[in-house]
Amino acid sequence: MHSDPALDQLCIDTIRTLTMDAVQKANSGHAGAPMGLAPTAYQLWQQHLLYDPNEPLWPNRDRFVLSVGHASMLLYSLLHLANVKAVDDAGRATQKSAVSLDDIRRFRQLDSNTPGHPEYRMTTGVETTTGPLGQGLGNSVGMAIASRWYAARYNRDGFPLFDYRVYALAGDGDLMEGISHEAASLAGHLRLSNLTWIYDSNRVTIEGHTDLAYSDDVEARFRGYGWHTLAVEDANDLKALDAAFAEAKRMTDAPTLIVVKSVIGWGAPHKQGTAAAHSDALGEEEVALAKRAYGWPEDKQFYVPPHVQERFAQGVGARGAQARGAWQSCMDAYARRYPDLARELALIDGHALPDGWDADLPVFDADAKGEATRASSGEVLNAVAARIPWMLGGAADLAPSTKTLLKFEGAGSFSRDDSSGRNLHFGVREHAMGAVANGLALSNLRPYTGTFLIFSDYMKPPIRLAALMEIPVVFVFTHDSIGLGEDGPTHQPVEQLASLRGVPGLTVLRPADANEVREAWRVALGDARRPTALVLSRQPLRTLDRKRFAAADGLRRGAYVLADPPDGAAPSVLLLAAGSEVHVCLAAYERLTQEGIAARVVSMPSWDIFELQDDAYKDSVMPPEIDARVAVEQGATLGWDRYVGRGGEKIVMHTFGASAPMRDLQAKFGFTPEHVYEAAKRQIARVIGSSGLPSGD
Ligand SMILES: Cc1ncc(C[n+]2csc(CCOP(=O)(O)OP(=O)(O)O)c2C)c(N)n1
Ligand SMILES: [Mg+2]
Repeated sequence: MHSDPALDQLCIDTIRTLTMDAVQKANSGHAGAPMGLAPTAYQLWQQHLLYDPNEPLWPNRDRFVLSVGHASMLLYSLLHLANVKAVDDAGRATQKSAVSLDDIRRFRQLDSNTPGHPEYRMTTGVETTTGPLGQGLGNSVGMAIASRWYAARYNRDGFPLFDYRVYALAGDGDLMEGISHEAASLAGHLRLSNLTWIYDSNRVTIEGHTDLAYSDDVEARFRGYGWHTLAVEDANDLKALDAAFAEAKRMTDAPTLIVVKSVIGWGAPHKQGTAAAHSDALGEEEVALAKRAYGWPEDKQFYVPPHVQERFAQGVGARGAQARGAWQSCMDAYARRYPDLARELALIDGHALPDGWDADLPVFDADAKGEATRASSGEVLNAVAARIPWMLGGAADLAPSTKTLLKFEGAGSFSRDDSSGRNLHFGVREHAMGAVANGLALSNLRPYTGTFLIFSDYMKPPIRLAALMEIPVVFVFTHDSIGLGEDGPTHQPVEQLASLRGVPGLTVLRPADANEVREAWRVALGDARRPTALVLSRQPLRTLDRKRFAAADGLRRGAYVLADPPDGAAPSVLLLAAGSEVHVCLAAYERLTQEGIAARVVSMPSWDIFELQDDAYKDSVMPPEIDARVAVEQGATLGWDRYVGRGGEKIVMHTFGASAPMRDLQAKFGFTPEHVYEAAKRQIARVIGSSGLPSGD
């Protein structure tokens, strides 16, 4: 690209004026950060980012993550000016613009593809949904791990298929957030030199100057993590920015932080450096003043001067096309030489799983002693992961307890020295673990995580974002209730199930025995558009005799009739439960049955999936005419009313738990067969005013 500083400046000012106009028109959004960051982003895209606007999903593209999601107009402007093409549902590039000028005019409007914060799947070119500060940084670490892992597994001599870099743009807020500390610490430990974070150090957040609450020595902090740090004193100094990006690319043993000192609201003289500059439209007058300062035609809105898009085409466009073309030739030759590996890559690209991925799923024999569902999960996970080479994951220092370790030959550990390993060691960093897993899923890998259910609270933001983005992360949570016993109330989840069930698009699965665990993993892996929270017990649970009780694949419909009155009689009471409490209900059922009382036990491993079933199925499992209902779950009461109605009975947790052996806790909090049995009788008496015995008795 020939040197033309004036044209470069024009491009930068186009990003700024598009941003001002969009924010002004929407009367909502943030103009300051995109305006301050415009030169940084421009220089990165034009001179360094390897990205082909005509093939936005090219697997070896560099990733650009806008962690400062409130600066979304920066990204939309770049996507427009670089003329990035939209992809269709199958991921193929079309001739349509990812972001047209009309799209920018509809910034933040209903059904536009330029929502307030960048949203994955909604706008081609948005690599991840950002907005909750710090999440994008966590994602970027996952993407950098993915790049390394792909390289280790697929690159061969003469075939450097994967060497992409990951750039994330962060602000003061991102770096204040705890997740940035976790993620940076992990990235430093792993020496992810393919990762660069650019810190927009404008020293302003919403309440005003960062002096109010932030005096970290950021560079010292990152050096402490083992990062390489660079500073650019003036955010408008393209040469200095260029040198910094070039240096970051030369690093081989550490990620790089580039601190870029900028002034927010650049070009908006009256608000410069103030809290007011942070947000909201600038106002007509300010916009006019700023445009005058740029030498812009003041009467023009959403104006892209001639040659601006052309300049992007000569920069990022030409470089990306060239690199992608070379890559494609390399890939074609690779496919001839390594057809099996190429087939794997095609499956990954298509979000598919290998044929026979579930061929080794274990079938568990009936067993009164049984095993903890976390243990069955470990077996199932190993059986599937051995057949899905791009499944990788790990725990936040709890792999031995959560049974999330891959033990088969060659599984290995991912480390700074060996990027082929599939066991990730997240350290005690749940929040980053969730965001890193999202970054892996956004890179088309099939990740899973592991920790105790109680600590799902420590990683709720990434769980929620996985659901929002519709990406298939499996979040394994063990120690699912007071059933964990002596560790006590700090470790005993109560409200966590209700909270996870409240996340739209998240499948929450709480299987009752080993065979339900198998089916749970089958469901979780079979859907590439839904994340799953897999909720498992610490304590052993009987492996049900599936000849006597219904088959475990009933789990695929969310809830199913596990046991019915033996003589085919219509049930007079429904016992509803998930996980370990299914067994308490079954014990009560045995006693009711012995007494000739017609009871049904419904295993409800997933409310979400059950709610997706048609009414006929739902009514067949929970006939509307049966009002006598008892729900049993060692979790919060919230939500069970939906299934038992106002008059039904809920044997649930109303308080925190306690530290004691499990049996004592179950007795104290009422999770005993006797209690369920009595509740069932009370229900029948309430509804039909009798003992529930068949008429004539
Ligand atoms: C987790 C989280 N907390 C709070 C917010 C609300 N919020 C949006 S922008 C912002 C300030 C961000 O400041 P900074 O990162 O310095 O960005 P700048 O103002 O410089 O653009 C806050 C608190 C958020 N988006 N995410
Ligand atoms: Mg700031």
